[in-house]
Amino acid sequence: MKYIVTSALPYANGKLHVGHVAGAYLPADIFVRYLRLQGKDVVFVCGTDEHGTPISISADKEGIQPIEIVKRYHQSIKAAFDGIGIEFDNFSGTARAQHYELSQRFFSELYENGHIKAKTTRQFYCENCQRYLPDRYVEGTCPQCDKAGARGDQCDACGQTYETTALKDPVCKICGKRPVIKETKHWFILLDHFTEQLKQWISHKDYWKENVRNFMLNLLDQGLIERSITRDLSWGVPVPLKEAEGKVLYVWFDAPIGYISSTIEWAAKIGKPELWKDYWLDPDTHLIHFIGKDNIIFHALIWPAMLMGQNTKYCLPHDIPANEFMNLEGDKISTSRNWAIWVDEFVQDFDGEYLRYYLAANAPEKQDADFSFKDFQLKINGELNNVLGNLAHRVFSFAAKHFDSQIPCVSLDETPASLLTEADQIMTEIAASYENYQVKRNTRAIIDLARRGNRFFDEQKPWLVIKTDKEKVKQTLWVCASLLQRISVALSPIMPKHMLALRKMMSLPSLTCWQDAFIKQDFLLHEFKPLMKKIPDEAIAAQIQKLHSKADNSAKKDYEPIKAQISYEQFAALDLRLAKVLEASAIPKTDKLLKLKVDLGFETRELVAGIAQSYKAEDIIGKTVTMLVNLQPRKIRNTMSNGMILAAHDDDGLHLVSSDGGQPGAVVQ
Ligand code: B3M
Ligand code: ZN
Repeated sequence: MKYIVTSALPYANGKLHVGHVAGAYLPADIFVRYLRLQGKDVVFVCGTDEHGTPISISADKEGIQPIEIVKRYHQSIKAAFDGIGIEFDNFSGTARAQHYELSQRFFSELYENGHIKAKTTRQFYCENCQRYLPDRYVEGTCPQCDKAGARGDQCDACGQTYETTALKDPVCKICGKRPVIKETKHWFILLDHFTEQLKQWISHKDYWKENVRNFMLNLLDQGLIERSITRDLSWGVPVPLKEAEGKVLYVWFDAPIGYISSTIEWAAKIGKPELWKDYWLDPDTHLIHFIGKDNIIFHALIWPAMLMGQNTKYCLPHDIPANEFMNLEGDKISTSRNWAIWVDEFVQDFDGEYLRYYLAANAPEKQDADFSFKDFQLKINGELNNVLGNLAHRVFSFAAKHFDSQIPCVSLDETPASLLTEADQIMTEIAASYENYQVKRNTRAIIDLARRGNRFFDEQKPWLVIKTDKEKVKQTLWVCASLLQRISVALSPIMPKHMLALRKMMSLPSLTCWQDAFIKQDFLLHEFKPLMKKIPDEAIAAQIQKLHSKADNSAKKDYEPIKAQISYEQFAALDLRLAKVLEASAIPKTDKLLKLKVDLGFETRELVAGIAQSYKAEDIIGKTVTMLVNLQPRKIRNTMSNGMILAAHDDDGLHLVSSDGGQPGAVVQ
C-alpha cells in the first residue's frame, strides 16, 4: 500500500510560527516517520502557496513584484522547517511552470466536462486605481456582525464569508478610496454535479475525525452551491480561455493541485519522472492531507470534486486529519499584532526538538491548545529531563560504575519479566495512536514507560542489592535498558535526533524499523552524556519579556501620537531641498554615524547622519535624499554637520526619504 502525505501549503507571505507547525506540519512529519518505521512506502510533499491577494498586496506595498515576496518567504519557511526537522521529500512552490500547466489542465478538463460555467457578476472596482478589487483588496464593515476591518471575502471577527458586494462602507486597500460596483465575468465550478458522488465517497469515511466528517455531512445536507474559481488579478495562473484574458484562477483552485505538482517535481528530481503516477494514479493509495480546521471545506469538498471531474483518475483523499488552533499565552496568535513565536527565532534559543516535543505533548488535536512558556519549561524539565533523562542517567552511570559499562542480556525473574510484557503492550497502544494521529497521547505513554523504569529502579534498590546479589542487579539494569531501547524507537518520530543519540550511547545501530524496539541484546554503553538539558528560569523569563515587548512595539506603531499643530509659517520656515549623496564613510569608533558629502546644486556640504545601523556607506552613495538645509550647524565627532537628511523609522530600522527624480537643490515643500 502506498501513501501520499501532504501538509497544507503555507502562504509565501510571512514567516512560520508555532501555530502553523502544531497544526499541519509537525503531526504530518511525525506520522510519516512512524509509517516509515513500519516499512510503508510514503511520499511526503508540500510547498509554498504562492498566489492569492495577500501576496500581491504585500508586493504592491513594497513596490516590488509578487515573485520577490514569494522567493523571500519560500526561503524563510523552508529554513524554518529545516530548523525543526520537518523533512518533506519535496518542498515546491505554486508559481512554477509545471504547476501552471497542470492547474490549467485541471480547469480545462472540468470545463470540457461541463462542470464549469461562466456568469456575469458584480464586483467592487476602484476607479482611481482602475482595477477590480477581489478578496482582500477591499475592506469595510462586515454585513453580518457590523465590525470594521472586514475583508472582501471574509470577516475575521465573526468568521463569516459572504458575497463581496455585501460589504458595507467598502474602501480600496490600495488607495483608500470608495470603490464602485461593476460587472465582470467569472467562472464557477458547479459543485452540485458531484453531490451524489461525494455522498457515496463520504459514506465510507466513518473513520474520519468527527469535526471533519460532520462539517462535510452538514454541507451536503444544505445542498452544494456553485463557487467562483476565477479572479480579476494579474498574479496567479492565467485562466486557459480566450475570453478570460487578464483573469487568473482563484488561489484555492490551484493550491491543492500543488500536492500533485510537488510530487511530479519530486519524481523528476530523483530521476524517475514517471514515479509520481504510481502514487497518484493508484485508487488504493492512501492520500492523507494534514490541515488546520479552517481549510476543511477546500480539502474535503471542493478538492475531491475537482479530482472527480478530471478525465485522469487520480486517487481521492483517504483521510483529512484537521487540527484545531494553537493560542499563545492565552491569546489568539496574531501576526499583525506580533503576538507569535517565530520558528526561526525560537530555534536560535532552544533545541528544535524541544519544540517538537512540546507541540506534540500539547497538540491541538481535539480542541484548541495554548502555548505557554512556563508549560513548555515544565514539560521539558519535568518530563524529558526529570523522567526520561534521569532514567538514562541512573541506569548508565550505575552500569559504568559497577559493570564496566556493559549491560548483558540475562534471563529474567517474574517481576522484571512482567514489566517488559506490560511495556510491550504499551508499545502496541503507542503504535495504534500514531496510526490515529494521536501524538499527544503518545508523549504521555512514552514518558509513562520511562516513569515505570524509574519506579522499578527505585523498588529494586540496586545500590543496596549490589552488595549481595549482583545477578539480580544485572536484571534490573537490563530491563531498564530494554525500556530505553523501546523508548528510542517509540519517541523517534517526535524527537529523531535525540533518540539517535540515545541509541548511540547504548551502541545500538540506527533505526530501521519499529521491530528494532524488541530485539533482545546486550548493551554496551558508549560515551554517555546527559540526554536532555534543563531550561533555566531566566531563559523563560527572557522569552516572555521578548514576546510582550514585541507585541507592545507593534501596538505602539499604530498609535504614534500626533504632535501639536503648527502654522503654515512655521512649516515654511523649514528649508527642505533635494541633496545628492556624493561621498559617504563610516565615522570610526561609532556604530551609528556616517559622514556624508552631498551636492545641493549650488554648493556641496558635509554633514553627519545617524543612519549607519540601517545603511552602509556604499548603499547610499548616488542616492538623492531630502535634506533640511537651514538647521543650525553643529559639531559632531570633530565634524561640522551642516544640515540634516530625513529618514522614516519603524521596526525594521531607518528608511531614507529619497526622491524619484529632481535635481539637487530643488525645493521640497
Ligand atoms: N495556503 C491556507 C492556509 O495556510 C493555505 C493552504 C493551502 S493548502 C492547498 O491557511
Ligand atoms: Zn484604489
